[in-house]
Parts: sequence; structure tokens; C-alpha cells
Amino acid sequence: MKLYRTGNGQYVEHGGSYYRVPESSWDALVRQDDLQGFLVSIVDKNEPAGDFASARIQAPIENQEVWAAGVTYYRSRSARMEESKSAGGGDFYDRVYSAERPELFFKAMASRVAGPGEAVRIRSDAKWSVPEPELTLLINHRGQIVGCTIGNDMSSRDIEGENPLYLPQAKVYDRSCALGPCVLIGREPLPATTPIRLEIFRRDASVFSGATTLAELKRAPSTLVEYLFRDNRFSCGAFLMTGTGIVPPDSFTLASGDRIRIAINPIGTLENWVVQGA
Ligand code: DO4
Ligand code: MG
Repeated sequence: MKLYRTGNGQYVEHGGSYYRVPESSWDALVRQDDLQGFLVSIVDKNEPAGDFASARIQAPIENQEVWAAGVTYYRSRSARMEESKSAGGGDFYDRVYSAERPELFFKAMASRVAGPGEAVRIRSDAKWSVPEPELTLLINHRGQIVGCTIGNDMSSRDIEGENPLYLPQAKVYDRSCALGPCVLIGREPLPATTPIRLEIFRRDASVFSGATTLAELKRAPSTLVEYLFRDNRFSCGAFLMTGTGIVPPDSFTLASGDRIRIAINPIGTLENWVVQGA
């Protein structure tokens, strides 16, 4: 069952049919005591809506904060160690990879998030930028995982590599985050075999493709959530990006006009184009 936020309101998809979710804001849905049960009752009691195809799909977020976990895949650990070598920062990434406490950082509020088909940005002062395709959890105000979506944690590798203390500037700026296209509802974790795929197109030619699976994710999603909610309240819930396991080679940087496609079955595909600067 998938939940969509659109310009016409919310829809739930089940068995290939789309049902309108009546009179409910996104925040109110995320606050539901039993979101899955609530959506099942809508599907059971209503006829499918015919107008989903004309609705513009938006990022599935209102007042949720977006947080991100880092260095949760071995590939990410190695890439950070390499990019920060000359700054002497490499050791920190190695240590956090195996430490009990995960790296968690604040990423965005809705105003900095792009939805499906919208532009994500490269910082105007960055020279080495990449997308980070990440399984992203939706967590309600009680700290329960209620579903998951696809996230793109856009990152400026040269800025973080110059000094790890620049992480917030490398990670948090306008349109540095994309979410969507929907939330796959369910409390159970996706199977370890779930693939995450990234493809980047430049003038319609594929310039990078890579894949990983959730088996490579070092930490259990529930552990990441437990740390995020420790001494933190999220009255509207939160998103938590679980880290990237795909990093393009060091010779690669994004450019204006590139198209980024991230696929996680069974959630779907999140596609965005890239702009640098204004
Ligand atoms: O430590 C820097 C951030 C790493 C990150 O965003 C990731 O591993 O996905
Ligand atoms: Mg990341």
C-alpha cells in the first residue's frame, strides 16, 4: 500500500487502484495512531478515484524534519576517508563506521526538499557534487516506523572533504534533499535483498549507474531511529535517511542539466534534474 501527497490531496494506492484520502492533512495522517489500519479502511469502504493520473505528485512532507544517517555502508566509509585524506579527517569516518553511536545529522525541512520531477541543487560554491540514494524511513511522533520512501541526500564532496566540520554546509542548503514519489506503508523492514539503484543521465546518455542492496546497510533501521528519538521529540514525526551505499568514482561530479534516477523496488522511482546556483 502506497501513500501519495499530491496537489489534489492525498491518495492511497492498493492493487493498482488509487483511493482518495478524505479531509486529511499530511501531518494529520502521519499522526494517526494506526496509519496502516486507517488506510485499509479507506480502501475497503470507497470506490477507486479516477483522477489520480491528473494529480501532480509532491514530496511526501509537511512539518516533518528530515534527518540523515552517515557512514552506514562500507562504501561510504571508504569514500569519505579518501576525500578527507589531505584534511587529516579520515580516521573519524573509520571510527564512526564501527562505533556504537551512529552519525546522525539534520538535513532539511520541507522548504528545502524537492519532490519527484523537481530540481535538486548543487551549491554555487561546490566543485565536486554527488547524489546519495538512500532508503528513507517515515517515523511517527511515537517513534514508530510507519513506512519508507526514497531519498536523495545531495552532497558537496569537496566542501566536506576540505574539513569534516563543514558537513552542515556540504549537506544542508536549498533543494539539497529530494523525497518521493510515495511512502510505502508498513512497519516491517524491507528484506535485505532489496536493491537500491542509481543512474545519472547527461544529455540523455547514462554517465553513471550503480547498485547496492539493504544487506550492505551496517545498522538496523530501528537502531538508527532509537538514537534519533533519544532526547528528541518530533510532534509531526520525522524522516530518517539511512545513508548511501553508492558513491560514483572520484572523477565524477554532477553538472547542471543532469537527471538523477533512483529506484528502490517496491517503493518506486524518484527522478530529479540538477541545477547549480540560482
Ligand atoms: O559523514 C558524512 C555523511 C555521510 C553520508 O551522508 C552517507 O554516508 O550517506
Ligand atoms: Mg548520505
